[in-house]
Amino acid sequence: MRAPTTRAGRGALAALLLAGLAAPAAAAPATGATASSRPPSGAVGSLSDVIPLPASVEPSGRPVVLGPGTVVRVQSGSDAAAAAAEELVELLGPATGYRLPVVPTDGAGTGARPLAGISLLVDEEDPALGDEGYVLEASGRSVVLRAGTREGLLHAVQTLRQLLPAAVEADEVQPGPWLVPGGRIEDSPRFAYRGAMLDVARHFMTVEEVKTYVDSLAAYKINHLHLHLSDDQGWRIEIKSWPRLTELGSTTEVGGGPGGFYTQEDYAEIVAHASARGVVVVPEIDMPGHTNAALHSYPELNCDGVAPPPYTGIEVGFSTLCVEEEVTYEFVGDVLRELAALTPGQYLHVGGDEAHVTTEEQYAQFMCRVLPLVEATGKTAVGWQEYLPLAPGPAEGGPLAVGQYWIPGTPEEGMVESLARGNRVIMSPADHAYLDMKYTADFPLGLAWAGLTGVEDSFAWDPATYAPGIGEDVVLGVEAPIWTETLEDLDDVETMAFPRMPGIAEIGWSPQETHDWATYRERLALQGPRWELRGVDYFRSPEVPWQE
Ligand code: NGO
Repeated sequence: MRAPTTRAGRGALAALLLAGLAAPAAAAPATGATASSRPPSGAVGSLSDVIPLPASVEPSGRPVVLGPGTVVRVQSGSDAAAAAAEELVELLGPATGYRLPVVPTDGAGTGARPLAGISLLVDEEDPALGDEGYVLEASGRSVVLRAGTREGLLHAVQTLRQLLPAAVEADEVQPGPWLVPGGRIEDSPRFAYRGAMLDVARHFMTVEEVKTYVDSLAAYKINHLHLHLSDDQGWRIEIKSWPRLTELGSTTEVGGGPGGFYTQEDYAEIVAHASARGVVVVPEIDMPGHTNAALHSYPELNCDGVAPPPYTGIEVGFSTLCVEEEVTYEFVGDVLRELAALTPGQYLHVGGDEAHVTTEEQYAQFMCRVLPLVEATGKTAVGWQEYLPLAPGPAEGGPLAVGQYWIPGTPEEGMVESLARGNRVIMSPADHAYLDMKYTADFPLGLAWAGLTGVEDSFAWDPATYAPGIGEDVVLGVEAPIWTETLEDLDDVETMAFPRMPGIAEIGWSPQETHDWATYRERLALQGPRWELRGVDYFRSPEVPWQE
């Protein structure tokens, strides 16, 4: 649902600024200002009103004013800077009404006397910037964004967006003024992997819905979208060598709705949209369990050669590919090969959870056949935690394997040992990070098997201390899965994701020592008006001090 656009800003000041005149006299409020002392939207915000909280923030000087004459300067010859500039111009366009001119720069104007405008500079030499870090400096008439990579610059653009008044999110022209608080942000992530999973198998989500979700994730510097593309209730990705997967296997979903699937072109469109925003798609084909849709499509994948009927309920753990039959591995090999060819990212997710009708020996036999098939595609395997004990790991001459921790409680010994062999883990403990869990007992959407997860619950944990035997050095990052047994469309998904998803993003990005619910909830409250203007559904949880 799209909420009515709110009018923000000060007409008189805006007129002055649009005429290219002086900067306003107000200095940026100091870091740590409380929500109640903050100026209304349209006025200048605080340099630390950003989620995820940047690693280092130094407010100073006056705000920088953006106007129709603001020039976007792009490091000449840099595709990375050009791509980030395109994103910036697109994000700022609708609300400001500006068509900011993009011009090349050799970066010479930066340093002590920066050129007026917004400069996007690539500095591959500065090791402090890393793969995703950036520096943002706002002073005088200039905003300088500097990073070593396209990803870093895209993150800088998202930070700049959050520093502008909430009205910048509107889809029609707002009066402004468009003020960026003065100072310097130096920022880089705590973990390389910050993910969100969307289950498009239990309820299908359209390409447009997925793209919209990606936009919301990128705003919080989430850099991986894990798509759960197959399950008992539906197969959602076209595989040309096994066409019945989608001809038959895609036409159902939980509750008996029509289902759906992505053609390979659709999938490529999602991948490209995500990539332009710094988000890598991680496709998952769940196996050997959670495969009723595939078993329904191809009788030969069943040990008894009989295809089961389609399934539209929400039980788990009852289906399995036939581990003993060679055709199973031809099938898996073909699927992984086609998927790898469509996926520029490093990871292929092979599921592996809840194989309850497969014996331990069969499960081990299956995974020991499947992991080399992943390796043959040149990709890195990711799977739910159950498979990790079976992955040899770099210390034993094997490839890196990544496990996704989800079962609350002490991890099994085999998993900890696997991590000691050089494998890595993504933390998604269901009692904090599963955003399909209900907020409260009477919440109309979601499940409750891992408990109720309020906004603070989803925020109050540390991936490096959550599970005994799993420390910071083996954690690749965090991911917030959203399973869609009870969620029929993107509006439902957004209601579960917001306001909890930004907290998972902050856990993945910001230094642990800054982690603080009392100040976080006030920053979170500032996101509400942004979601309203963008038409993003969210739950107005009483835990968050939303402003009227
Ligand atoms: C479990 C299960 C999924 C469910 C989900 C619901 C994993 C990895 N397997 O998580 O099939 O949809 O819980 O919360």
